Amino acid sequence: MSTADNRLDEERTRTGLSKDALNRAFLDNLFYIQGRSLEVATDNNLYQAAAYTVRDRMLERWIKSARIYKDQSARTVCYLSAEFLLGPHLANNMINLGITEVAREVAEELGLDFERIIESEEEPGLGNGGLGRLAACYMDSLATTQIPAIGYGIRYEFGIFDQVIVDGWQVEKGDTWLRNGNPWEIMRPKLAFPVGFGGYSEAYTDEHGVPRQRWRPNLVVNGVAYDTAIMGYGVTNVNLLRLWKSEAPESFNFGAFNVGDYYGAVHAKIEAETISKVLYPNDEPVAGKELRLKQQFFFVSCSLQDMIRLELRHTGHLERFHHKYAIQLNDTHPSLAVAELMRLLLDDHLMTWDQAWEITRNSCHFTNHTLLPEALETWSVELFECLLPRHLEIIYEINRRFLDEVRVHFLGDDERVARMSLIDEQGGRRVRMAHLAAVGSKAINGVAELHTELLKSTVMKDFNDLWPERFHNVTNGVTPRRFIVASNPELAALITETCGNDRWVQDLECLRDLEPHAEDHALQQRWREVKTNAKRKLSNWLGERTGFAPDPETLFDVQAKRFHEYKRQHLNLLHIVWLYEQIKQRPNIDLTPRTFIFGGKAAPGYFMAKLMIKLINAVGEVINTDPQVNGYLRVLFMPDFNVKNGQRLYPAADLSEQISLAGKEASGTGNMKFSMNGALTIGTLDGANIEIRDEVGHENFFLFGMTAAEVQQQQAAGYEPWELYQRDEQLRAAVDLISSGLFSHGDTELFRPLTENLIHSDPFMVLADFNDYRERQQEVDHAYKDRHHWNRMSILNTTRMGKFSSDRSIKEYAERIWQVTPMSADLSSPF
Ligand code: B1H
Repeated sequence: MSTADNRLDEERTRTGLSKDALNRAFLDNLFYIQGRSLEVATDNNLYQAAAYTVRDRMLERWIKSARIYKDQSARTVCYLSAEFLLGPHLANNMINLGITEVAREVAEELGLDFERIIESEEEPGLGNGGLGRLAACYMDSLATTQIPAIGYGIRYEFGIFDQVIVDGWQVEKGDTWLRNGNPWEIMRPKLAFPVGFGGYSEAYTDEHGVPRQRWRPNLVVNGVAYDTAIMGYGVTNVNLLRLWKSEAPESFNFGAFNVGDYYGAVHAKIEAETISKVLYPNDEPVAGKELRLKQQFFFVSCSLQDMIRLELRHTGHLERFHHKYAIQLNDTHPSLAVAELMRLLLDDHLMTWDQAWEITRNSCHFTNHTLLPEALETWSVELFECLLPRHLEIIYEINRRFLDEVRVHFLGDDERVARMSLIDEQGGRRVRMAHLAAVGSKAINGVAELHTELLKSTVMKDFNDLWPERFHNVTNGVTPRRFIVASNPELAALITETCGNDRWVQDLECLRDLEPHAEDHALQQRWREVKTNAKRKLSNWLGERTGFAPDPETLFDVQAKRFHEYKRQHLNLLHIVWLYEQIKQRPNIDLTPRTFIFGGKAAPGYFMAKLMIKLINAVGEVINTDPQVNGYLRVLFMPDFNVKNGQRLYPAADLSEQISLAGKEASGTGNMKFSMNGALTIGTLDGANIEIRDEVGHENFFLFGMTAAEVQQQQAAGYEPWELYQRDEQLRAAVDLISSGLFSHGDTELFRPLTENLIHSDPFMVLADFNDYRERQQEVDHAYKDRHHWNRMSILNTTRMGKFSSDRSIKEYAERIWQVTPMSADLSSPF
């Protein structure tokens, strides 16, 4: 071999995927980046070395993908989201690169514990719940389906808080996920954009005598790009996630320093950095928080400026901006994009209104994720005027033109005009962000069939009357790479073995190939073993964390999601309390032993949600220590439910609780993750539950509760929970047991806010659905006793979940909404 060949070979092994190449790279990264040898390396050192080794292998594919996309002038999807709940990267990236097994061998040969290295990763929790996790699943699927895409968001220094349980109560701990450094991100110090706030809008005449408007902000901060590569599965496409961190511009403090205001300069710097400091932990908008509006504008402005920069660099003009980019607005949080894109095109790039509007309206698309009235974002005109005066002007002008259109379309319907206006004139004047997003978007979509229908018939009815063609449904999905392959490797192996191939990982509909085997007792047996192993693993983990390891032979009944009254964790609890009473009354009752497991965070300011967590723990304390019942019942709270802990939970569940009041849960995505892992669902006809039930078969789903229509009727007729409470002895007994102080060491006040609320107002109709829920739970109890039948249902739940892969959702967005086509980033083309 010539020396040149040798060098080439070395080049190749630098990022090669062979065992040798990985081994060498790992040790190099440990030594040259961490300054450690194997003997003295900490868990974190080993994890970081592994992460750099994997990242290096993604970089080549990343640069290549970017070049191919650029050369082909591909239309790029820009997914704008205030949240990306990514979860740990390492295991997932190894799966997508296809190197998990070699990497495991490398670790084992070095005498290292592979799982432990993976466990050492601290997850980036840059989101609250479903909405943020959906954005992360979509990033995975965009890369896997080979669609050029950039995710744009905020690099929060503190993500969602860590939850610890103290004396049964939730206590929040700051999330310091960057403490040990983040090996996945690449900071781009030169890639920074100024973002203005405040000041005023001024009129001037340009050199051609054209009257124009410009914004003179009184505060400018910088947004600096931090890039993370997102690897597709089974392809060489790598997409970009670009998150913005706020900083004071460099020039910033000098001026103040020179006039001696050192304190003022440092203070201003801190203020600039505050913008990307912390994620709002609410899972619903926090009305009126100025910082939140700043965060939204900050990341939207940086992202649009970045898109414009790329397009100008590529073509030198912006006339085809909308052909180049499909912007997806993940709820209203980035809806300022409509006004900011208009401003950039009008004021900075001197376009006419019509030209700018044509581009804006054909670039943006809007996803709605909730119908809850309190979650519909509005901002006071006053705050807008103060923070974004020029944008308010633009919004007024958009509104003026829009309302003219409404008036022409619906002659004489003034009420409709007032309802549709971008400005709510009732009470204090407020900007309606959903209306801004809708007016400025080419397409508007809901996230499950029922949700989209309700969106069209209620919250956005007027808009649907005006522009029915803009409305679409795209039912949510989740990525099977993370939620089956990474979290449940044993199940993945069994599926692959039974199918004879692993095509299902890329095309989840292939799971149907398993169906002929659902009756096969040998498969059922192994299926059950896989489930029991997952339960054992979870049990061990819970044992270490909470001091109690549940029996894996009991039925694991799991409700894991954010705490919210509409999700009705208290319905589940009421049933548990009722069961407890039954056992107390009839000690020889024939019940399937169950372990009830709860997980989820409550917004720090949401009193009722926090009280529900306390009640779960309080009920657990009594039940778990009562020998008369704890052979039948156990109640556990898994602390700090996040992506990582979710991955422990989904494989181990026998029963998945999806019990929201019909019409309230837009889609749900946990429901999909459980079902894919072979859990059966007890659920209402809400969100994607409806579609899950239709797919898995009605006989393989435990349905209960009112329909959304029945809910509406009952509420219109005047719902009286008090009457139900009076009439239904079983129900009353359960509620009364909670009020009695039994679970609160005799304190009859502690849970009163919860019980009183149920009896007298019950906005989410827990009492109305209680009986039906109880009955269906009895069916669950019986069904679990017939193991063959249960195993068969469990298998069918998994095999019929093909529809709920996020790959399917992304393909629907690509075809129906974005009009983009896949583009292979084949590495064999010249580099
Ligand atoms: C969903 C939110 C949400 N809907 C505001 N809305 C937030 C709204 O911090 N904020 O201001 C945060 C989150 N999240 C969820 O989206 C729905 O409740 C789920 O049903 C749905 O599955 C998920 C993804 O579409």
